[in-house]
Amino acid sequence: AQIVRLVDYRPSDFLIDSVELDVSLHPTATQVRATLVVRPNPDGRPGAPLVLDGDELNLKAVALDGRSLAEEEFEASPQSLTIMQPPRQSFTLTVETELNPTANTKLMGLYRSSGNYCTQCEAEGFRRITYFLDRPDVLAVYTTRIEADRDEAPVLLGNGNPVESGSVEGSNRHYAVWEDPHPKPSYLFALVGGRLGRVSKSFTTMSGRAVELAIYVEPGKEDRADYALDALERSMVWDERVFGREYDLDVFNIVAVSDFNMGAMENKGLNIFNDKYVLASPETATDMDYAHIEAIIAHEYFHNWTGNRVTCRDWFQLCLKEGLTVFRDQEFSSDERSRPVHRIAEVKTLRARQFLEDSSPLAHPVRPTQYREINNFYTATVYEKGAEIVRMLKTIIGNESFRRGMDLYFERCDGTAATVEDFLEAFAEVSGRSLSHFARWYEQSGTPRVTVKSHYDKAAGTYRLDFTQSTPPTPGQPNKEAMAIPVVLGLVAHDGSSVEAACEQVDERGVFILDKAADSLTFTGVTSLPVPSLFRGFSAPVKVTLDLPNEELLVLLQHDSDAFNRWQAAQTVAMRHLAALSNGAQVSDEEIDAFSTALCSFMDTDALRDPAFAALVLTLPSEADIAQEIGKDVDPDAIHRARSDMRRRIGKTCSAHLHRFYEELADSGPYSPDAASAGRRALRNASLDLIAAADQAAGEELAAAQAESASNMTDRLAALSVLTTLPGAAREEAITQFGERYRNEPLVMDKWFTLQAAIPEDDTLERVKGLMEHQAFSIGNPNRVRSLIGSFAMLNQVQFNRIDGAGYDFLASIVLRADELNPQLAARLLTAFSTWRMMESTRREHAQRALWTISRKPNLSRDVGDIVSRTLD
Ligand code: B3K
Ligand code: ZN
Repeated sequence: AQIVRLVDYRPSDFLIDSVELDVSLHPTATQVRATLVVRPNPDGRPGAPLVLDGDELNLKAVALDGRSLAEEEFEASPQSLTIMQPPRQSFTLTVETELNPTANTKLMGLYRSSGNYCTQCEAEGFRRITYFLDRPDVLAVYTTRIEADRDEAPVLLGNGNPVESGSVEGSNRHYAVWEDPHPKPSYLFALVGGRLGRVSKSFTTMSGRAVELAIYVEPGKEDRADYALDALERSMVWDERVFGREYDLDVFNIVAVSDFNMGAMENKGLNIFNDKYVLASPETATDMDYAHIEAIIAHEYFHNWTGNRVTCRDWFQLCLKEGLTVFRDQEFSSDERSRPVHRIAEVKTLRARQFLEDSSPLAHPVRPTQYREINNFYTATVYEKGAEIVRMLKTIIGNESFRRGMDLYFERCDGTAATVEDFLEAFAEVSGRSLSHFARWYEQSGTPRVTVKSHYDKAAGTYRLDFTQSTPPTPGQPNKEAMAIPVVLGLVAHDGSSVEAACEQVDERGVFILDKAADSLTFTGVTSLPVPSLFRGFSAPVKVTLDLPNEELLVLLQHDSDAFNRWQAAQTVAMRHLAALSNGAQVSDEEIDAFSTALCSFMDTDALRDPAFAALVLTLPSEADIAQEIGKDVDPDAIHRARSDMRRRIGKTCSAHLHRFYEELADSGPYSPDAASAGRRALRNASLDLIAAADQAAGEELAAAQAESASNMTDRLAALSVLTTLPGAAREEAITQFGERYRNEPLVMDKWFTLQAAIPEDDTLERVKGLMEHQAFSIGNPNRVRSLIGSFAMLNQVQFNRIDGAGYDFLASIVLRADELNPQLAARLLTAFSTWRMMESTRREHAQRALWTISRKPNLSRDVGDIVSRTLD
């Protein structure tokens, strides 16, 4: 298949100034008439033919300046429409296509979800609606007329502002016209038609303009959209306050649909969401769901400036909008909730997803240099590592320069399709710093490893830190160069006081930039042995190897002023023990006790002051984290045993504390999703998990009672999740009851699927196969497939990686089945195989065989073909 390369970029030969779309909705024969005002691009090749993109299109008519084209004047296929000799000045092209939205199972272009019509155009879905220059650097203004049967689609929505609506005479049809005055690329186009309930609110922007905010959902679920609407309003206020960005249309609409390939989409003025990220009620959504809704509502809204007003020149620049917008939504959530707690959550995701990807055959730079299928590059690397780059930039140049740089970027690039270079240039200019070395973060893939050795000279009163960095080889990049790594650091005395010591390379904010392969810092005036606190707040996306003994790390858990590093210290010690146990080493009771005791004294002093933070400290690294740490010849069964063993040992030592929290933090008053209340539930449920690990009978009794009597989904699901770790009749009974209770709530059934798919026992594979026959399951719905199959493959380390290979064979068969319906969904599932090379040899061979089976199948989609070949490479 064809490879698209960044170095081959050239401007389009034609530009499209305006688009008039006339869409007449029909379940199987939707008519689309597109009227495009086209002109040659002064930066393009003069005299070139006009080649428009298509994808599975059915052309009905084509006319140029009102005249039907003769056969020899154009060439058409489902994939493209070429006008051989277009006029040398502006002209009007009218193209008619017919679509079958009901048959569209790929969920790209125009499709139906629960009978409603909706669209998804990013990255290349607009070409499934009409022939177009479907590339992000072609910006046009759009007018959309949507017509539909009144009963089938009483609500008709488009981009921009509503300008007209009415009845179609002599029929039961009606129409609406929408006008979007802001030039946009085709990937931001959207329309919706359907039967939908609505909640709304008016908002006044900072300059006093009124905007009508509305969220459309399945009728009857309107009250479940209240939280999302509130989050939208808070996002708008925040973007005005923190970035000075104001909204720019009269309306802002969000539509929730139940069949969606990803989380949500930032179409101009008409965001379309996976309903999982809109709908919430205390009975159906967990605290984590509420937090995700808030973050994704914010993310899509923030795209209005970072993505829509300033868009991307080409898809290689995807991180320009995605990394930056993730950074913005992370900052928003940190301001709305608890900054350190949110930072820890971000880093946990980064490590679990992006570090994993970076060490896998699918590793790629934040700005890739080539692709076969762009949809495979909406990755943790582009999104999450992309956000880390923006955060490092802010750390390096400081808050004030960062804000001025953002202002300059908006001012200069508004209304354009920009590049990473344009972005960096704004910051280089306002800060007066060269960012050319820093720019390597966009080019070089792989996670840098920083090793630090410490030396204390008591007589001289000096303390030295020797840093070295290296980045492992990744596909296409065998040799790596040193990166510019911001290290935020401080020294902590053993009694907890902070050590004021001088070092010339560290600025007054505690920032040191490691930009060479090796460098040393010498602190003077150090009167007693300090403990270094490095990479405070996780100041760079790197792996750190530190020569500190566990006792010293535990000083940080108790005393560091940086909350992230307090958590990190506990994780590092836990990980050392877990990796040793997994590798079959004995870890003495004294060593585990020392760790448990440190946790107990932390719980005595701090836990109830910040329960959300305490819950994170009490949660051991996951089995997948441990596998990644070990990195090769991984035996997931050994890891599972090691982690269970350590949970049991901690649970025993800390039993009194855990029981006390479980009592004291019991649910009181009505449910509220705010961060403080969520934190109390998190600590109580983390306590329950450890209680159950140490004492099965006590755990089972508490969890069964909680699963039965909980007044909200967070507590009910947490209890059920604890029960899934305890085989027996109580568990099966609780699972059955939960399934009965929520059988008409698809999003809750997803949680039910996930919990069962994650049970680390041998009969889980059969259970999962059985659940595929459940009436609530559907292979065509991405949420259902991800909840059941995706969770089995991504969360259940021991059963997906079964030593008999049955887990791999199962996933391979589902990937092939799903690929025929929905290639994007299939390709996502397939990425679960990206860890196959780290497994021990028996599993590795099984995985490789399963991958070969996939790769040999004829007519694979480009999505799956690309992932399978890179995974095997
Ligand atoms: N921009 C969309 C993602 C589109 C994915 C296309 N395969 C959502 C987001 O990042 O906000
Ligand atoms: Zn985004």
